[in-house]
Amino acid sequence: MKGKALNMRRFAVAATAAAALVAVTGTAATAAPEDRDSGIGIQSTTGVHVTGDWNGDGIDTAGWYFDDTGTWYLRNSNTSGGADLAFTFGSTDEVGYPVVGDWDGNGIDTVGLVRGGTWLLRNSNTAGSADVAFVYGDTGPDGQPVGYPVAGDWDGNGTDTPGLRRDNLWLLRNANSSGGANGTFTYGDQYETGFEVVGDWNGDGYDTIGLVRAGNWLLRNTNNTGGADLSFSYGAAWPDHWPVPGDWDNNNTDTPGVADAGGWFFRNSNTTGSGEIVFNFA
Ligand SMILES: [Ca+2]
Ligand SMILES: [Ca+2]
Ligand SMILES: [Ca+2]
Ligand SMILES: [Ca+2]
Repeated sequence: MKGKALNMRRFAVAATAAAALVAVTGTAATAAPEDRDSGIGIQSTTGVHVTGDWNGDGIDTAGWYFDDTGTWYLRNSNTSGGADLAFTFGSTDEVGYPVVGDWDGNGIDTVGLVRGGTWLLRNSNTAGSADVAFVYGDTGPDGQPVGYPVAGDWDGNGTDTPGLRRDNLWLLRNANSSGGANGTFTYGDQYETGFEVVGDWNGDGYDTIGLVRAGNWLLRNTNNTGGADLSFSYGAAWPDHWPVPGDWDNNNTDTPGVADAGGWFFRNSNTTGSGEIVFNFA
């Protein structure tokens, strides 16, 4: 970890507005971590963990985002050590919500920020301004996105695009441009307490959704309403462990990972078991 501890703010739609696409209730910027469990919001004191393929070698690796400085620290191997890449994308006390993905389909995951309903995406892991900017979703009264932003390749064309989870309502879009959702469905419970995750759990080329509830991974292989196709336990409950799935062995299947203040614990199968790749990057 670089610099001082920070508070990362994420906000969900008000639980009572589960079916509403627009109406929200603001949440306080001082929301406590346990508020995540009540569906209100979360806060981390250690920066935000991200994973992605920063160098295009097919393996997802670890990264951090710090909103007090808008700085990203990315590592290109899942081994203990320092950052291979460090750059600023964002501003001091950045209000944006970090997202990562392959926005242009060149095989390299890069960074992005979601400020309210505005998505600001960069196509290289370097300091600079957004290469792509568009509106998807709404801006809450606190300036934050309404719901939790996610990104994935929903249509299997090699490009990651935006999604939002609002309580148990998921809204996915297939283009990095302004517009509405291409797919909308429910997954999870009303007043869902799980932590949203996205990945290609079965290696078919499509990213799909999932929830992690207190260390229980509930993954679905299609982006529509239904139950979990995969269910297993891995890691401790948030906030002790932050879920960070990815493809650690380059077999095109995403599997679970968790991280805490400095430790990263990755597993290569979507089954209950211990961490197979363990290292420190802080
Ligand atoms: Ca890319
Ligand atoms: Ca796509
Ligand atoms: Ca899939
Ligand atoms: Ca894999």
